[in-house]
Amino acid sequence: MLSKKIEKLLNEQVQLESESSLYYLAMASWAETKGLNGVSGFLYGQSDEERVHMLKLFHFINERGGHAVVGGSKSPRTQYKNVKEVFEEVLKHELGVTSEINKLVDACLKEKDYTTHNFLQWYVTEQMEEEKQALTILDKLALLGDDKSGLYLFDRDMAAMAPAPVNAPDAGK
Ligand code: OFO
Repeated sequence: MLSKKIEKLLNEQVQLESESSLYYLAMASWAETKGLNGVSGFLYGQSDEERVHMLKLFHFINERGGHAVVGGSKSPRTQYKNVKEVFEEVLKHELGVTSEINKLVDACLKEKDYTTHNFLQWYVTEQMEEEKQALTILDKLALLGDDKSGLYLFDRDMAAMAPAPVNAPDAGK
């Protein structure tokens, strides 16, 4: 059974995952309008994944006797200077999410809620992988510099890195 405090914190995380999904969706749209189909496919996939992260929390909260809720979100940014700026924002965003997950993990320990603490380990690992991925992409972009033909190859590589589409009916369980 969740304490009111942990339920509230988990619902704040629901909100953050929901905002992450919209944030990636807006970036994907920007990339698509620039003809960067590999980058946009990757970002659309990330957006789907963030929605799955939100749903995992939803099911957990409700199964543990709480009530999962999601509020309205502020509109994400729609314009970027270039791809590098997109992925700098991705890294900054993911570092912020990691810090919120860490606070949540800490609160669970203080409340002696070891079940939620255990559940959150999946998010700890996921954040580590997402940070690593954003850093790898930024390294590739740094190698490219202003090379336009390199950007074409980068975009093609990004298509290969796109997460598998999320369309299973029980996605997020
Ligand atoms: Fe939800 O994984 Fe990052 O934000």
